[in-house]
This record gives sequence, structure tokens and C-alpha cells, in this order.
Amino acid sequence: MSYSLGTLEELPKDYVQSLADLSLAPLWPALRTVLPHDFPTRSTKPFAWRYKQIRSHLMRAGELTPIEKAERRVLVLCNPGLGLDKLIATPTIYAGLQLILPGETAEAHRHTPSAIRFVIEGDGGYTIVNGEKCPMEKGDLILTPSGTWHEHWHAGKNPVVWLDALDLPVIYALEHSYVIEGKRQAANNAPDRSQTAYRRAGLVPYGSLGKRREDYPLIRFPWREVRQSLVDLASGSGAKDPVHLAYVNPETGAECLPILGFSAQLLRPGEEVAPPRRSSSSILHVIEGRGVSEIDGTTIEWDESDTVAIPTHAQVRHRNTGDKPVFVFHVDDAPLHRKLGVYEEH
Ligand code: 1HN
Repeated sequence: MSYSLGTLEELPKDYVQSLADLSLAPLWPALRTVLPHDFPTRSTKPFAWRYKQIRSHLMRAGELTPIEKAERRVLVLCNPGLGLDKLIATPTIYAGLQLILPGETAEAHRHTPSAIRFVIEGDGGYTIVNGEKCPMEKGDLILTPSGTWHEHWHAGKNPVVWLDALDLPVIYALEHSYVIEGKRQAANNAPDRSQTAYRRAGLVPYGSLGKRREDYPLIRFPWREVRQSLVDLASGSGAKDPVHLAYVNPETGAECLPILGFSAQLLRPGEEVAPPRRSSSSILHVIEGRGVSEIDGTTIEWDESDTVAIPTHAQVRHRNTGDKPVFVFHVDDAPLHRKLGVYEEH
């Protein structure tokens, strides 16, 4: 049975005021706003941030604002449906493009939100995470989980740019977002653990068996190896099988961070994929190639290094319009939805 609910206007003004004076509000006039029938209200817009348009502005930030004045030199991808002041790409995903110039350092800190870097361009950058030195090459994924010390360095010759994604909107909503500044970390020059302890899928250090699992054993996922895995998966599967790999914790097999999930997908030339509607929101970042997405009826063309916002429950199609494979990187909040027991596909 569906009633038409009472409005604020129907109530005596002095009554509404007397409630407000006691910091009270009637639920019924607002109930359909917070709990609409059958389908959630979404303010997030399908939207593409185009690297070709952004890059010069990012370089200008490099001229205008020295790193010491920025702490992190970032242009934030603000979803136009959610406003510039919120600093969010989707309800749960903060995303930004960060620039570091040759010789610069972004000093060590640790914070409650978890972050990742996904490298867009430049050589010679590296991030140190709890003492582990992680080289940054195009397409590399580097995790800086909640509470881990991290700092960025640049020993190369050209600007280094990467995509940052954080669960900041969630941690901020919890009123739990803060940072602690620290001293520079002593990084050893050993290869990162993607090259040693976790060199190959299916192999983990023997001593890790039967122990309390280390939270974040693998911090860097080199693109060279992820890309090859996608190419090999494509060649070993049927022409219609999805070529989509999730980044996981090699010791638990679970998503590598608690709130945000990461995956990489290959679209063959001409291929179109139509995933189910998912309750999670996401961003898609184009590593190689070009194509087009239909998101809730909005057509969005994309090219290398562009980033696209996808609202919750969106009807989505992605198509490779070029003659080479497309490689995309996805960030979504499905791990959070699953933990909360609210994840839906339909
Ligand atoms: C942060 O710590 C970094 O460490 C980048 O590079 C972007 C945005 C909001 C809060 C913390 C970084 C960030 C951030």
C-alpha cells in the first residue's frame, strides 16, 4: 500500500519551528528523498575527464605552485553532479591527477584514508611505502593502505603524472580523516615484493602459511606483468569471454583494500561489453586505446589517459572503437558494498 505522504507545508509553522528549536524534524516530509521507491536517487553524473584537456593545466600548476606550497600537487576530478566543493568523482571515490617534477619530493606522511597511485606518464618517479621502494612506470598500481607511511620522489628528467584514488569520501564521512607528517623513510634499494616474495600468482612465502595474514603483502602491481596476463588470458579464451582481472591480496585472495576495488580489462578491437547493472559506483581509466561508453543513455567517447565516472546502478556498455586492444583500469567501491551486505547486480 502506497500512501501520499504529508508535507512540511501541511504542518502548522509554529509546530515545525518548535521542533526545530529542539533540533527535531518530522521524517515523513523527507522520507521519499532519503528512501525513494524501487530505485535510488543519484546525483553523480556519467562524465569524462579528458587528459588532453587537463595536462596543460596540470603543467601550469607545476609553474604556479611549488611542491612545498602544495604538499601534493593535484587537480581533483570533481563530478559535475556533485559539486566542486565536495572533491569527489563518485559518492565514495576521490580521484585526482598528481604532478611531480624532476628533483621534487612529496614528503612522508600517513593517513586514515587508503590510497592508490596509477601511473599515467613519466619515468624515474618512485613512491616509498613503509620503507619499500616502488618504481613508478606507466600503468603500475601502487597501494598505500590506511596508516602506511608514503612519500614520492622523482629521479628522472620529465614530469611524472599519476592518477590518485582514495576512499577519502567514506573516511571523511566517518569524521575520521586525518594525516600525520613524518620523517623521510630510509628506503633500501631492494626490488619491491612484486619482484621477490610475490613474484608469481599462486606462490607465497612458505612461512606465511598458518600465520596471521599480513594485511598488505603486495604493494606494487607492475603494469608490464598485468598487461601480459591480460594478453595471455585473451589468447587463451573464447572471442566472447570477458578479459577482466581483479587485483587481489595474494595471501588472502580478497580485494587488496577494504573499501575500493581495482581491476584491469582488455577489450579486443571492435569488442563491446555490457556488464550487469551494479550497485557500486566506479571510475574507469584508459591505459591504452580508444573507445566509447554508453552510461545511462549518455554517450562518452574516451581516449588514452582519460578517466570516466560511472554512477551506482548505471546501465553500461563499453566498446573498443580502435583497431588495437583497449586496456582499462577500473576503481569501484564493490568491496565496501560487499562488506556491508548491500552489493547488488541486476
Ligand atoms: C594524499 O596523501 C596523496 O600521498 C594524494 O600522494 C592525494 C588527496 C587527499 C588526501 C590525501 C599522496 C591525496 C592525499
